[in-house]
Amino acid sequence: MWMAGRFAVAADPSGMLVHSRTPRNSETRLPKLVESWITPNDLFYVRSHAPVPEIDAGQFRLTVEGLVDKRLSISLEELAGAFAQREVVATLTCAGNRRSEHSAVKPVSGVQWQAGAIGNAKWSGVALADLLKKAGLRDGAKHVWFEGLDQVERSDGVIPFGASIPIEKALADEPAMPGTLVATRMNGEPLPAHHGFPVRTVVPGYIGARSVKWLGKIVVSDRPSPNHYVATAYRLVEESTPENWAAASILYDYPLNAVTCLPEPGARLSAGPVSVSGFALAPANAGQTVRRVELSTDGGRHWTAATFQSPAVPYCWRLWSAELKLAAGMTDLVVRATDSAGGTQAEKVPWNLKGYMFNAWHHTRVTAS
Ligand SMILES: Nc1nc2c(c(=O)[nH]1)N[C@H]1C(S)=C(S)[C@@H](COP(=O)(O)O)O[C@H]1N2
Ligand SMILES: [Mo]
Repeated sequence: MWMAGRFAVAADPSGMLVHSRTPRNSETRLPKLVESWITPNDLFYVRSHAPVPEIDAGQFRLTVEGLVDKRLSISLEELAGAFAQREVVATLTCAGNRRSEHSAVKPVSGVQWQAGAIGNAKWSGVALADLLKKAGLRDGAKHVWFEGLDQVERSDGVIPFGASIPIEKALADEPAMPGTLVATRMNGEPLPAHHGFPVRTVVPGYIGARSVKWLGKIVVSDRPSPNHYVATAYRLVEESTPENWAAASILYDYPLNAVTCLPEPGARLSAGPVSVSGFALAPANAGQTVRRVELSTDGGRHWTAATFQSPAVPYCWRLWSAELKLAAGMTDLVVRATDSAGGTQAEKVPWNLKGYMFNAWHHTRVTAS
């Protein structure tokens, strides 16, 4: 674990910014995020569309059905004992992280996330590939659906949260990186209730919405899930029309991003040297890691390279820091990242109706005097 211990942080009783209590939606305060490479469970952001469902662990069964030779109904005991246990460190981030910056351009409804709906954890459990192997895939298997046991109240009825992923991502299984994990543990502890106890998927490299909590059912299909959260959400549209939703592609990979965590927005600083730190994340599913992080104090005319505080680990964020000299009167600290394929964050990104995937240069408004 890599610690960024030299950054002093003001004591904060919860460390979280709570957007709503039931269902719980909370994000980590930025200075807390860069305290450690692994995000502790009690500081990990929570994004839930419905209250935590009541699940009797003794009665619990995870089912695997659809285009399979043999339908499976697996108890927690079998999940822990009958399959190889895997472990993966992966960053999870909400597609709506930084939504408030889209809203600053034109208001977007939904949780007004700042930049703390992200965290990095060690997940353990069973490879989805092993479950699918046991069930046996039938011809035509192209997508794997995940269904939660929660009940989301929508205007058109009560539905479970659902997601799906292409079969290739479900089956990927290199020793160093299981493609998709059916996780039962988070940072060495049983999954906390708010993070999906007893079982969730963890899909490294994908937006958080594909990592379904309180997982009850896995369905193998020839098509993506018809669930609302695949069919009519998590796509980039400017206007909500059936044609637009159908034409927009399903979001899977999260984009390149970088955020300054210290100093915090609104900080009053003395002109002169200042320590700056934050995180960056590269589109890992496309094979990228973070290559470079740069800061500017003059709106992007000149850039200073940051130093990495953690190695380039696939599927994980990278912490960075820099020592900058602030001129008196300076008000805007800008950061941007470049990935290993040479892709760099853009200064601006197009607005979209649901406020997903905001990854323009990150600005921190401060005053230096
Ligand atoms: N069953 C269920 N799974 C879910 C959700 C949900 O509301 N219900 N939210 C999703 C979204 S949008 C995100 S970003 C991640 C957040 O995971 P976390 O709360 O453990 O951080 O869970 C995903 N899985
Ligand atoms: Mo999300």
